[in-house]
Amino acid sequence: MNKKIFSGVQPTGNLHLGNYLGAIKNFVELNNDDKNDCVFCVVDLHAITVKQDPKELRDNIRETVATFIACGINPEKSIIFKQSTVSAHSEAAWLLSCVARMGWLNRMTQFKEKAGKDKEKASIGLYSYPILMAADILLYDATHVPVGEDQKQHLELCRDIAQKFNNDYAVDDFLKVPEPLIQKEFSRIMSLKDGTKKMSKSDLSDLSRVNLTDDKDLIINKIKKAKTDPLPLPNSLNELNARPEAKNLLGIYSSLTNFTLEQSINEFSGKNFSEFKEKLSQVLVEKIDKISNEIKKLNTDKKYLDQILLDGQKKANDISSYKLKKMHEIIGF
Ligand code: AQP
Repeated sequence: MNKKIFSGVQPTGNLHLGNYLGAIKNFVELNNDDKNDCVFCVVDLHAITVKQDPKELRDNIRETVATFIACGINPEKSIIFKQSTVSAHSEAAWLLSCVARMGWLNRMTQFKEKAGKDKEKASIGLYSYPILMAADILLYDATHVPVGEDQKQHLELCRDIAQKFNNDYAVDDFLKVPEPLIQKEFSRIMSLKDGTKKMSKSDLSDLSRVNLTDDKDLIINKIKKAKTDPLPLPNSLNELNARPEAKNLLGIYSSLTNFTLEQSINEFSGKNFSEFKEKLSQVLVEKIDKISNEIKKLNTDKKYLDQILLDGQKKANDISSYKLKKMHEIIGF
């Protein structure tokens, strides 16, 4: 079956190893298969759910496109576009927000985490953004959505919204209920400073993540400073559950080398962290240095990046405005 792939990345700067291993690496594999139709969106409307500096946002939008290309996404074989330039997304989000239920949104753990203790001060956009995400996906009849594990709950919400719309308006299968594509292993890369916390762009400490723009020395330094525990590397999988930092670093190593966790454990069991970290830095540098250089090179070619977004906008607009028109008819406008 041909898969229709849709996924988005927020242009909030500092795209990192978690974004790469959890999502973008998967985008590239799906894009390499000629049977798939791929749409990759720079979700700038999502980015402004927290305050953004306009100049930085503009730069980050281009850098996100540069990152897609540097990681191996082929702009000739996919649609890459900027969400804010295709107005069907905001419009469909409104229509779907009249279908989604408050109780469903109240269960979203990411809102609770991001809003923190002061949720009264969080933007309404931060609360309702999973509905916009549902609109993004459903406008393209996406069959599969590659995301990191942190987005699983939002995708379940998207499926619920699609089913409720179809039921409410008795239009069986009009909105396609998408399948999440979440890697079985290493789908949640954790902070280098705390193995129980997700690696995240918004973490104040740059040492908590490997950015895709980091150079060789920076990567080596960050891995050297990554938190570990005093024990040698474990002999078995069981031991790892109580050692989040060791589990995360071995997971990163396994994901980059395409080894299973067991294979990595066998390679390093009983060895000390300094030896393992040297090897980990080596594979990281091999992977990230190339991507980082390519991003920097592409960043200087604004015209090329803008053209990719413009081409994508036209194609995305054709697909989504047709679906939106059908939604209007079904609703009775
Ligand atoms: N740590 C992670 N491990 C695995 N996958 C991850 N993703 C993000 N962090 C990890 C996946 O990357 C894709 C793009 O994410 P995003 O940038 O749109 O938003 P996010 O999930 O909110 O990423 P961050 O880094 O946590 O950003 P901030 O700090 O701005 O909130 C998604 O598929 C996501 O699952």
